Amino acid sequence: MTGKSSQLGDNLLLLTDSYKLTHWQQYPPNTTNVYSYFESRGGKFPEVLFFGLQYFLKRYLEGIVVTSEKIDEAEEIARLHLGDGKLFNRSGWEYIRDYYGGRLPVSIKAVPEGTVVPTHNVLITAENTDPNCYWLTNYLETLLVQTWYPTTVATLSMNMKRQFLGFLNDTGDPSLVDFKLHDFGFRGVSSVESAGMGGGAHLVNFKGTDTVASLVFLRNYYRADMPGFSIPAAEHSTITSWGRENEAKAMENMLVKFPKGTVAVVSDSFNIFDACREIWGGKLKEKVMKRDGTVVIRPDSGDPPAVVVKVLDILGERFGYHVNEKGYKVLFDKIRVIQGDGIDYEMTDEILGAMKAHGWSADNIAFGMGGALLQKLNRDTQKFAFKCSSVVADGVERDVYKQPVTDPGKNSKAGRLKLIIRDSEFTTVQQRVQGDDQLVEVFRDGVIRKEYTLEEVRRRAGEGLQRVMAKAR
Ligand code: AOY
Repeated sequence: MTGKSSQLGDNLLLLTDSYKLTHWQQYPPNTTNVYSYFESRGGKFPEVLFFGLQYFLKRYLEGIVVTSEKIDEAEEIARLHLGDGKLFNRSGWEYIRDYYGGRLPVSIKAVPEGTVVPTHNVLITAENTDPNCYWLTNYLETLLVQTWYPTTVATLSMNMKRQFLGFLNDTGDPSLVDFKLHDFGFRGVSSVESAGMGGGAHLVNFKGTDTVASLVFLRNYYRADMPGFSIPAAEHSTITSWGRENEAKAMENMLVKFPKGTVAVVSDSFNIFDACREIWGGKLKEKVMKRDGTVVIRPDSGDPPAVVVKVLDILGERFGYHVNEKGYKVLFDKIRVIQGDGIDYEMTDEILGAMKAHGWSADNIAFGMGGALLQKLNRDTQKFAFKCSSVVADGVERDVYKQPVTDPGKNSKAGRLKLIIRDSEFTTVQQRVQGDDQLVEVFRDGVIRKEYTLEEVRRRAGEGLQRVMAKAR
């Protein structure tokens, strides 16, 4: 290598697709402005919870991001990668370095983070603020579109919350919802950065997590002191290392080492039903009943709805239960269940449905969700896309759009856009249409113009969920 190389992610010029290195030469003659927007073109859920742009702005875009060293590195990589150093827009980057001190001459507007917006609406717009930098807007697409990920996790997590509120309303206590879905997903994501962003997105809706990176993410980028909570809990190694014949001792040790508060114990190492009947509901029953806190039993194998109902039936028989005002059984208050195996959006509905059918309140259970929360989703889950909708060339503004005959689902919007509220509904219209624009300029010329805290994001998301739930009734 001839030059020195930056750490992954630290050279903004390299956070793009290869073909975009060549796009500066491809716009019409005398193009001075490129205006593009980001939307969900539909998907699994009819609304999305917008979250995560602020991380990308702070981590990758704010401040001095263009330097001679970064230009040299990008030029060298482009030359070796594309086979011709002239394909790289060196003079364009040098212009940003020299005229803007390396700060990006771009304006980015977005709906406030935490807002719940129906699909097919504009969420982000971007445009260059210097006519020489028409090529910069879509150079940033690659990075800006990555907001699909935290937004899709936040959207899924919000919809799980909505599902739980339905069951809790029918069978138990809705005030328990914040701890009903615990993030188990750190090991199942493709990167530490995804754990931070995705885990952070889940914590917009809930307060339980084992993904420690999400705490760092929200502390560093959303000013949260402590956004998520967990409890002491066993894993199979800490139980099975005692030997098959000593499972009860391993479980008793959990009560000794954690004498108060909530503690969770994975209990399927050998036989979940025997463990519930003979250990928790037998040998250790008195200790559990006298303990100052709650023991949470975790099945971790088998058909989740069947196993959970059977575990509840055994625990009910052993520890007793009461029937609540809604007519559903709630276990003796020092014993609960957490199911973290096989959980996704459909499975929690099946489990809670089976519990309800067998007379068990949703109060008895919490869920752990890993891969399906943070990794079993992609850009097409909500069909996110970033498209140019307006340009200025030769001093004339023109609407820009695509309309492929092969798929009307891929049509894009035309013109300079705004997001308005009309008859209490978000609608995307052209800027000349009457109505207050809900989009806020969050970034301009290298400077973050508006910053959100997790507290604010959570409040807005909570209001959004209430709004969509009220609309559906
Ligand atoms: N954590 C609630 C606290 C966390 C976990 C993390 C993968 C917990 C288990 C539990 O009760 O059982 C990553 C699997 C489990």
